[in-house]
Amino acid sequence: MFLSGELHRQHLEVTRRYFLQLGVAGVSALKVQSAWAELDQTILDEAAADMGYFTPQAEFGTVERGDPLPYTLPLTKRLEVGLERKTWTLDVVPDPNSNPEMEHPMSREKGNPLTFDGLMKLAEKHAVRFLKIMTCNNISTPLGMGLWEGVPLRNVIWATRPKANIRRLFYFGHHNNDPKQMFRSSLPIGRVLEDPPGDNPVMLCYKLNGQWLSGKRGGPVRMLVPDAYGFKSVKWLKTVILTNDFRANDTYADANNDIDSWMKTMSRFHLRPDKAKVGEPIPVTGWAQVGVGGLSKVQIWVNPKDNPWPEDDPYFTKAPWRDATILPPPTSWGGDLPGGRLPANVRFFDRNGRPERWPMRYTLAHWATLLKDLKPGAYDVRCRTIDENGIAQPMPRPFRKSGRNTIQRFSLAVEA
Ligand SMILES: Nc1nc2c(c(=O)[nH]1)N[C@H]1C(S)=C(S)[C@@H](COP(=O)(O)O)O[C@H]1N2
Ligand SMILES: [Mo]
Repeated sequence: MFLSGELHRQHLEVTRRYFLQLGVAGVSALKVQSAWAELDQTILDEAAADMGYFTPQAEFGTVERGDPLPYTLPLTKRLEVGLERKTWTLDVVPDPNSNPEMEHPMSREKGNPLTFDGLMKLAEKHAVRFLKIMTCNNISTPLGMGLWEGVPLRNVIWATRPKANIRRLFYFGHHNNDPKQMFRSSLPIGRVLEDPPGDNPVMLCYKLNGQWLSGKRGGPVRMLVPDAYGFKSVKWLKTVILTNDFRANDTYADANNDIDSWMKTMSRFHLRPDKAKVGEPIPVTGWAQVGVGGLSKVQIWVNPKDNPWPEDDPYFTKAPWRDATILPPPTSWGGDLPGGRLPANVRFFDRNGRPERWPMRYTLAHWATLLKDLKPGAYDVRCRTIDENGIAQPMPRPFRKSGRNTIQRFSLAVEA
């Protein structure tokens, strides 16, 4: 299963206190209304205090290939092929099929590959930690939300003293020496050497939520590409090739995927009751994946089933959408972090552990709302995001092979 049960459980925790504060549990509608009106910082802070935001490593959804899967090899074999920290190595070499110039390639063949110790040496100076949601362009729900740690890839690239004729990086992981099992991805050299302001570096990642990256999550070391869908973040990384080829060679190009797609902003429901009693406020919650466009709003629309929608408005842009509440950043972060606390030096967090802005791009934002005053009947409930450019989901990029972002719907019956 791709869908993470843990993501659901955490989300329940996140929103439970929020609704308790609003008096949903058995209190009169009037009181709920006044509580709603008095919705203030205290309530938001308390909601945040309950938030289990990160997904524990073992609870992530997984997309993987390999026969056998590299991390299921016996320990002796893992040691032999370099899939344990003790023996892990990375080749960073020129592409024999083009003319890249680098003075100091690193490879097993030459006896000077990057070792895990070497990586840790670089980490002493250059390690970075940042938040990123892992999401597959072909799956409608994110795989997990993590705090990832690693060394920016460019620090290793510069150590190989590249000189000229380098336009792209190809990279892949352990594949049982079987070309058919190779999972390849690639990046333009520019994205590796420089980050747009406010964005994070492409990195060689060795920790998730403060713990060593497990074999299942791609350890000892995986690539982590902050702004991209999951297929760019190659697991069991063993080889990086500098090339003068300007073309991508990604395995994911084969299945009609848009391999240059940066992450989209979209919303998904979590709590979606199929039935409710008339007069009771109805809690609805969900989360938003915050893509390149950022997130300014999450909105909800409750449409009576017998109210057909014009075909020339497939994205319901003319519907009476209403804003939901985007919840503030958590104060307890979950994800098996000791004490639920963030470590120091997380990118875009201040010295007191507060984020410089929220919601943050390429992460998750939780939201919640109450539906009120619905007459008995059958309804379709939909949610959507509005990005920081003011554009409503699924625009500006509705094509499914660039990342799933259809407007989600559920059926609600309000009973007399
Ligand atoms: N070596 C390797 N890396 C891989 C894959 C793979 O099959 N093999 N799958 C990719 C895809 S398509 C996705 S969506 C992400 C998923 O990461 P996760 O399994 O850690 O959630 O891993 C990527 N990295
Ligand atoms: Mo994927």
